[in-house]
Amino acid sequence: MKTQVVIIGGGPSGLLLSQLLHLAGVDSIVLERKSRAYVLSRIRAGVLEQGTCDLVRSAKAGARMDRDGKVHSGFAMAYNDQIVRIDLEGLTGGKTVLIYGQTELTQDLYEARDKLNGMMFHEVDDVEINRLTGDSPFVTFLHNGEMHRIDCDYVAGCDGFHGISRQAVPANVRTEYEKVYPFSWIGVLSKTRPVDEEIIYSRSSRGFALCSMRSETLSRHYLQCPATDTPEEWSDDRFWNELTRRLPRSVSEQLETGPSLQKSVTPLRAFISEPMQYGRLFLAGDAAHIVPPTGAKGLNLAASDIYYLSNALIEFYKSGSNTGLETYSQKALARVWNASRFSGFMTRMLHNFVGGDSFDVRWEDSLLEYLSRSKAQQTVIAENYVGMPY
Ligand code: RFL
Ligand code: PHB
Repeated sequence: MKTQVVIIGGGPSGLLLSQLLHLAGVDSIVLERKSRAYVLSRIRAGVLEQGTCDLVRSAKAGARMDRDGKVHSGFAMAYNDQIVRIDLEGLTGGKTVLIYGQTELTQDLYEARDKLNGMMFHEVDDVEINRLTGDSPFVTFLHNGEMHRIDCDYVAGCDGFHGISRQAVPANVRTEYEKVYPFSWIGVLSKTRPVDEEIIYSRSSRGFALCSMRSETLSRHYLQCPATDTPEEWSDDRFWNELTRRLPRSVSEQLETGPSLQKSVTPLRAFISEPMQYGRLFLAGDAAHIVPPTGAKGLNLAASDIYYLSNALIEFYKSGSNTGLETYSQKALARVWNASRFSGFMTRMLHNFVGGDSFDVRWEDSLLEYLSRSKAQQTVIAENYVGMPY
């Protein structure tokens, strides 16, 4: 087989890239390790920046998102029974975020690819990238027991944190920056009414809690838990009891509980691999970087990478110019580091650090106290939460 761009990974990054390229007349083939049903069963992000929404619209996959997504003009940060509202719209000159599940977005992207007869292989194995530093790379993979080869101009590594693409960048070229937090999040999806119209991030002496939602009848909650915990250790009763204790009373009084539909544990990690390009390989999304979810930035960074990468590839195929491709890594990384800093800051401010001494606890309390009184500090959070411009 032959194509212009082989895209490894059929998550949001890979699907968005193939769709944007297709609309500009650039051919691609997507290789995905799992089945479509499996990809769509992963419950993840829920907060989309306006830049992400605009990109999804330009990929002609935004109709359902615009119909069903909920615009949020603010969110709350709670601590010690105090609640500070971050007025995103007022503090950023009118910017908001959209609540729309990653699963829904991924489904919309699959449907958009189907409509254009986009070429995609699911349940592939043994993907290998070859001859990256020459003019003619090729990718081999196993599908239905048969080996295949695709010759191409470029390879996009969109295969997430555990993918193989990043490993194709030689170790002596790659610098990895990593911070593993000493705790995880246990997340629960339930068919219950959200406790509030807006998202609530809560810091308590028992640890962090987050009340989010997917719709008026679907709630998504998270609790900080020890890194060694498994979902089996968290019965529904235990989860709801602990959540109640970590929220200000005025909020917990409104909490509707019910059976969980899904439960998962996510370790908190910050990771950035530089550079995001090697020869004819370009990394995008979680394949190159992970941020702790406290800033709601992972999917939005995947989208901004794809914005830079799709434009660079389209520019190359239209005009022969390499400029966008040569500056991709630098542009994408500048935005990634900024979001990593913000996500780290939110994580530090809102969690209990195991082994953290009382100096740290007082320092974090003081930060929240300052936040409640300082419009400048609220503006810093708001401008980062809605997303820095591309
Ligand atoms: P994905 O979604 O991991 O997709 C990668 C795809 O590649 C496939 N793959 C392979 N395919 C072929 N060959 C191989 N060798 C392969 N290895 C892997 C995988 O099967 C998969 O389908 O990466 P992508 O596309 O870069 O998207 C990134 C986002 O998924 C991620 O950043 C977000 O989910 C992060 N995130 C959040 N981001 C936000 O912007 N806002 C949020 O509110 C938010 N909340 C979250 C989150 C992530 C969470 N978890 C579970 C990590 C909340 C949580 C709990
Ligand atoms: C979510 O709704 O899943 C969610 C919301 C905000 C975050 C992380 C996850 O910071």
